[in-house]
Amino acid sequence: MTTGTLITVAPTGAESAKEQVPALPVTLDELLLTAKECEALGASVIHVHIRDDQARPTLDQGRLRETVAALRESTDLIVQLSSGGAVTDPEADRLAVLDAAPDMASCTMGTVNFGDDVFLNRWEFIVDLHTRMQERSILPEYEIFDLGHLTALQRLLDRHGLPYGGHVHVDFVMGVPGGMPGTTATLVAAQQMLRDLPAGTTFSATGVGRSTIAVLLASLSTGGHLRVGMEDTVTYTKGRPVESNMQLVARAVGFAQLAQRPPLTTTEARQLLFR
Ligand code: KMH
Ligand code: ZN
Repeated sequence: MTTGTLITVAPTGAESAKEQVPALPVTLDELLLTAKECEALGASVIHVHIRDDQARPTLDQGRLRETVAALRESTDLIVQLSSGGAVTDPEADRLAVLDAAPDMASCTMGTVNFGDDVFLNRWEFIVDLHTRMQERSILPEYEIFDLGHLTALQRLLDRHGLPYGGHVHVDFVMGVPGGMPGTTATLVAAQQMLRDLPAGTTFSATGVGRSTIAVLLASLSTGGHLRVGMEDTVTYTKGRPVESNMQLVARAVGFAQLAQRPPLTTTEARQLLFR
């Protein structure tokens, strides 16, 4: 059954430098302003990476807690913290992200080449993340960078049970150099593999870089949801830098409306994910 569209904004990420991308929200004030404006446009989930005073990626526990509290106070967005962090972050710090008690946290389902780097996600680490989220009533967003990650997810659920609340939601992160390509054919293949996962599993999709539009259209036309933001896309059209996260959310909302799948409200998004 086709529903409205869950729109997640991923405003910052850990990869782009503020000097190269001045519009990137890196302070708490910048993040809150972005969050409020994206919520007003139609976003219902925010995928959060934070930065330190030098705008470098950090998993500082105090800042994470402050960020979760501030987002809850200023918005009704579902707050999803990244447990992926930066490729250099140690596993202990990534697990400790859960101590900040977000509504959701990402849980990447396997190791993937990540440009010239490696985004390491060992099986035992994934199991730790999954089971700690079960214990703490945090809903995972299973991040799928390659098709085999779906097989790993099936194995995880078979061996360790459903996530908190019982609803399985995945995000296909497509077009990372080293992961699956951001094409319609790949998204259809990924979506078909969801048949092996529990009934009612939902997915969103993210096309990194140039694959943004292809993935967005493919996801809308196959009943999927959307993640957009400057974590994934810093070029709006060829040669034109993204001006703000709002510009990307507005574009996603426009496409969703054209597809007659308007953005879910935050209340509807909670019903979808936490039912
Ligand atoms: N920054 C990437 C290495 C996540 O947020 O969980 C990992 C990432 C995935 O962004
Ligand atoms: Zn992320």
